[in-house]
Amino acid sequence: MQTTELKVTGMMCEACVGHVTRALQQVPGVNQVEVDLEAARATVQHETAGTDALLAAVEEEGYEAQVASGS
Ligand SMILES: [Cu+2]
Repeated sequence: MQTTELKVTGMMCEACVGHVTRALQQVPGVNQVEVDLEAARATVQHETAGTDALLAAVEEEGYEAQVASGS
């Protein structure tokens, strides 16, 4: 299990949090997702999911994502 923190740009409200959370949860290999609106962060616990897949899932929802920490 790994934890990856993403910086997510463009979230304005709880609906955005829901979009980002759902998008990340749908990536195969993701176990748990927590999204913090004020901090503009998503904390993802995952096993097989690659970081690229996490970033792509967020970007497909129309937000920008960068890896903040983790591996
Ligand atoms: Cu919103």
